[in-house]
Amino acid sequence: MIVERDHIGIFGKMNAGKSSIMNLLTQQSSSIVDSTPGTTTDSKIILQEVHGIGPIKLYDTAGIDEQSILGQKKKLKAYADLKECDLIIVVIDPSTERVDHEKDIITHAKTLDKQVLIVYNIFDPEHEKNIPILEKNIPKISTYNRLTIKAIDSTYRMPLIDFICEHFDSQYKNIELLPFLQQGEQYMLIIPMDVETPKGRYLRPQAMVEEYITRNWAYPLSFRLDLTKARSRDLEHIIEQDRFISVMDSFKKRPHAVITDSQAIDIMYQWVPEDILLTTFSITMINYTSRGRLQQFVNGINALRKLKSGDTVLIAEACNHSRIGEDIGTVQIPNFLDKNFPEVKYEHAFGKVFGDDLAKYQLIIHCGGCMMSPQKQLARIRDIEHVNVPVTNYGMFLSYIQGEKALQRVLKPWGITYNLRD
Ligand SMILES: Nc1nc2c(ncn2[C@@H]2O[C@H](COP(=O)(O)OP(=O)(O)OP(=O)(O)O)[C@@H](O)[C@H]2O)c(=O)[nH]1
Ligand code: SF4
Ligand SMILES: [Mg+2]
Repeated sequence: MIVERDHIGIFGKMNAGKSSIMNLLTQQSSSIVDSTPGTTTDSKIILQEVHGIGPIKLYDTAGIDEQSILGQKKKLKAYADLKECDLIIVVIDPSTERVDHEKDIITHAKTLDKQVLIVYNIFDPEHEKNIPILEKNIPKISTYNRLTIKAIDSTYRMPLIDFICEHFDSQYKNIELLPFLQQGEQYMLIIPMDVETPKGRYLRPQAMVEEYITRNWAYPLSFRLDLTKARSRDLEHIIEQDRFISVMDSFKKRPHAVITDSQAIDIMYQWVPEDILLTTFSITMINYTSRGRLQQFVNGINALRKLKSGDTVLIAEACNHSRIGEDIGTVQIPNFLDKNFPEVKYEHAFGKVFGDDLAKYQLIIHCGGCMMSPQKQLARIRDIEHVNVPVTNYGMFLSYIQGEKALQRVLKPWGITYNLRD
């Protein structure tokens, strides 16, 4: 049986104590520890179940600062292994004077959207006071989680494991796409299609939801909604609503939930009977890719209510899809902000560009991120968490602008209560 393992790599300069940390974690002499710089030549790889972390593949790498041709080869090998790792532990001996190599490792890891944790390995208690000085030379070091240990002291094993568990998002953490799904129940998927909608396939969230429902022995039914008709002021909207109701009524049993494109939440909030759960694809995706951090995105909505003159909002989209009509990021959100918060500025970040200076924003409104890998999505969320800026997403935003009760309703399936204002 293939065991799914997180890959954790230990990186740093020679003699920083990388192999000692490997042995501390594995509780055995997995790697040779010696005071000779460059003791570890090629990466030492250990497969182990570490109690608390789970099954992992641990890489103890060579120091990347050896100044020789062989040293260059060791560095290339270490960086090749870095690509394979989910978590990069950068080990720093605080008595070190220069931090160029440590900065290089962090930059490499960030470019590849890796998770990074910093471990200061203290050889002498006196060295601890060097940490603040050294941190001045590593840009944005304060945005990383850091721990100070003594690698040769086994009492630091559990604090190290706790530190990893607390800050590392395992890609194997079990997250259900629709935790409210019940076997044997029916689910209606609302899919408006327009000229932009690609032919021949569903969008990723739609395909994932349909597959998940089917896999779990429940029954999906897709309903193509004509948004123009549904929103029209004449007879057309009644005809479209009748078509929806007749499908809904054709179920022998009421569907358990309706999952809608967030663009159609204004209609579905009105049309879906109260006894049927209602949520959006966008909320489903953000819960999934953020590994269950939905509450964090609700907190972002609270920040939206509190925006004040001079604040700046970042509207972020993860891809450069073609933008037409009532586009959410370039039309709907700006219109809402212009109308409700005329003194608030907003900026956009599209595609790979994602604000260099996130701390200057009072709120980030992010798209559903359906084209992002979970690693990329999580990397963005971590960047946002580090600067402590509230974040929400398009699905929640579009629900909220229908009224707080609409937001409360789309969150209900997720067991999240949104407190209405008095
Ligand atoms: N006093 C003290 N010595 C340590 C500590 N951690 C490591 N050492 C010693 O520092 C030396 C280097 O430790 P290693 O774990 O081999 O360092 P490394 O980063 O793997 O080094 P290379 O493989 O050469 O890149 C060894 O003699 C260790 O015993 C510590 O926390 N305190
Ligand atoms: S990644 Fe974001 S902007 Fe691109 S299609 Fe998905 S939700 Fe829209
Ligand atoms: Mg070593």
